[in-house]
Amino acid sequence: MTAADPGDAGVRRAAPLGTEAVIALGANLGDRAETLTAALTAIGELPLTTDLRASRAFETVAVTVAGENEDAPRYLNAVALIRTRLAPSLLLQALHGVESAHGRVRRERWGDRTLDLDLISYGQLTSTDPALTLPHPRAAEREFVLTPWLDVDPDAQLPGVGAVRDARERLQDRS
Ligand code: PH2
Ligand code: MG
Ligand code: MG
Repeated sequence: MTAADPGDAGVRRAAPLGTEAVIALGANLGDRAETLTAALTAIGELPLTTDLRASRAFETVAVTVAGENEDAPRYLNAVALIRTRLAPSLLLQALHGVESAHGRVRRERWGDRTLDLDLISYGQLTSTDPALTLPHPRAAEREFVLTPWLDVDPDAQLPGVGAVRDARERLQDRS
């Protein structure tokens, strides 16, 4: 069988099912490490979802509307990659379910939280839906997202932005 034979490419070497989604995890209240571990387990057990890969956890200074706040409890941040056949809206709903299961209460924006799960990207999909903007509009500005992402995938690409490595370099040059 030659490489051009469609039987080879189309059947025996079918593309893996599903879409790669990138999820950022953050926690700055409670037992942060335990929460991240439990959340990663829950994400890996989502229906129609396989191939969980996770970064290490990084301790980071809290970023607030007023900038970095050294006095706020520090975060543990991580990034998870999955392959999923859940539609983006269902995946988001499932992530909110995992947040709630870990005592997340939605109060003020950017306030302290036991667990925050943000959908950063879903394949190459772009969406301006206010309920789910994709890719996450602030991902490229957040070192606490880019550093763990590069830890799990050094060649990561952010749709519409390009190489995550370059985005992080631009951020570091600015600060
Ligand atoms: N998440 C926020 C606001 N600020 N700061 C750090 N270091 N890590 C976060 O995950 C984080 C934050 C809103 O979701
Ligand atoms: Mg967040
Ligand atoms: Mg969030």
